[in-house]
Amino acid sequence: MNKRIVIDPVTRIEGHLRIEAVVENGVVKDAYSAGTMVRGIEKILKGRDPRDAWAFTERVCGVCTTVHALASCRAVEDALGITVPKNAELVRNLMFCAQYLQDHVVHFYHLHALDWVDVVSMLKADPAAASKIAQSLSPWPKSNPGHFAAVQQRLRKYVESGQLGIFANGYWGHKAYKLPPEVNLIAVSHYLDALEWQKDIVKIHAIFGGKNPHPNYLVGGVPCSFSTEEVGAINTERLNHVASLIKDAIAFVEQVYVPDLLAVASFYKDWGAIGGGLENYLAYGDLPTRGYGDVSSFLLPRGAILGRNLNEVHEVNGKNEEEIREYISHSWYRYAGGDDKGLHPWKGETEFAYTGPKPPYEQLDVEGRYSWLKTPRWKDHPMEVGPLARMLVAYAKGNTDVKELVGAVLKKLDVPVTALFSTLGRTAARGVETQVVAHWMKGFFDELIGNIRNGELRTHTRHAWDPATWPAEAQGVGLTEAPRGALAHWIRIKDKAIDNYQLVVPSTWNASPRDGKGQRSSYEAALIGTPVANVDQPVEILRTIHSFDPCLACAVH
Ligand code: NFC
Repeated sequence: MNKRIVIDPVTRIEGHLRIEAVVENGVVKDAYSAGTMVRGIEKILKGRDPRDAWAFTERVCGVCTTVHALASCRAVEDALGITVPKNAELVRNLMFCAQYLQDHVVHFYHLHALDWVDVVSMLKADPAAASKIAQSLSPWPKSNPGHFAAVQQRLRKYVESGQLGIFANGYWGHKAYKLPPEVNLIAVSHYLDALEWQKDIVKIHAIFGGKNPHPNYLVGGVPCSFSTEEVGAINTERLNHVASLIKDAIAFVEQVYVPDLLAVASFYKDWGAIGGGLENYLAYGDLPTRGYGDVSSFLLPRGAILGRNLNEVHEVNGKNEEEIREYISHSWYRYAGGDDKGLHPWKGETEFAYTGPKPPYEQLDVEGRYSWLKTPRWKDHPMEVGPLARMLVAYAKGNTDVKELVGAVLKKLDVPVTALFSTLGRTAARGVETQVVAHWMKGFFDELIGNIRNGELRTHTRHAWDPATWPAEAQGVGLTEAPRGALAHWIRIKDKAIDNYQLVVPSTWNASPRDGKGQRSSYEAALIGTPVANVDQPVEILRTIHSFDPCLACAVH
């Protein structure tokens, strides 16, 4: 039997995602992914001062806060020929790493884990047995029977009152859940611990950027200062606080997140062969160690992989107009020169043209236009972006930290390398990346402290800050890696104001509708072949979609 099911909105994500999936004999045969809201930040930016763009674009999203500001500052700096001092690069890297740690941990526990963890089943767990399992996984100090019994008791009250609060609306009891009650109890307990921890790690944003979400940025550097001659300079006490937050973060990632990830994954190894989807991966890379202009110095390398061929990594250049283009064949936009063309973002257009059905409606018109996302392509290939793409590019480029950890995870789970190209692989790659980044972060911090000790205090440059020195026209691109994948902003400046501004965002790459040739993007491709045991409770679809960590607020902007 053939049935098109609708999941709208997909919850536990940021923004408005609708998935329509054609399920035949218990398997997804076709799928459509749609973004159902639009704001038009690109239009709002026109005519404004380029130095303010970061503050507007950063508000695209409260989840991946900071990354749009970084991409924006880099785009303006590229256009105006500004390079930032070493300490600014280090502070930006620290902000970046703090963002990754918080975002990936929150994704695992609060946005994805409940696709695999049955909250209600944990009521049947034996807290002493759960404690024994937890202690065998890691030395995390809270893993005692009393702690697990207290968590269980707390949850029992919710369940018995019929008010599950943050755990409401799950498909509890669904036969696709495979974890024993004790592992469910450990995971739910760490869900609550992670909620507490994640609010600490982002204090790093508040220390260097004044607040979180939406810390302050600055074209030409970072707005914080270490010089005691400047008001509000960051002092030793604040820096010691950062050091202790990094230490705690490494402990949380290594003693809680990664052990839980591996423990849960070991019960779902069949998902190492489901949800692979596209065979192409794109990463812009980031974490420069010798300046943003020196791509070879990035700890997260740049490159593209086609056809899962890890023996070849293709060069990527955001300025080449033949490489990155956005199409609108199935999107609610119009291009002045014809809707069948792809536009490089420097020439990008954002003109709304809603032609969809009037709400309420049953199904999207998938033959026509069905989404507020445009469809980005790299050399006309659909590309997956995100932690899996980054780890594959790093692996293929021989990054030893990444190779070692990926190898250890595959060995521990006893799965082949091909299991990386899957829903499980995507979720595991995020864990590997978090662990690697946590240690890199410590290295950036130590380097910053060394610079300060040596009297190197500069955090920004005034170079080209005066608009009188700007050329009449300029254009630039700022590339980065948001937690969800390759992110870039393109700017054109004319007469000292923004003439055109375009964002191409990770979730745009992954969640976009088909292109004019009928090629699916990541979500639509990854769902093909997904088993669905019960069309009224499609938890399996959520597993694959959540493994990308969707953010539709970003994707549409
Ligand atoms: Ni919102 Fe962002 C989206 C990220 O894809 N990462 O570019 C940024 O959100 O979470």
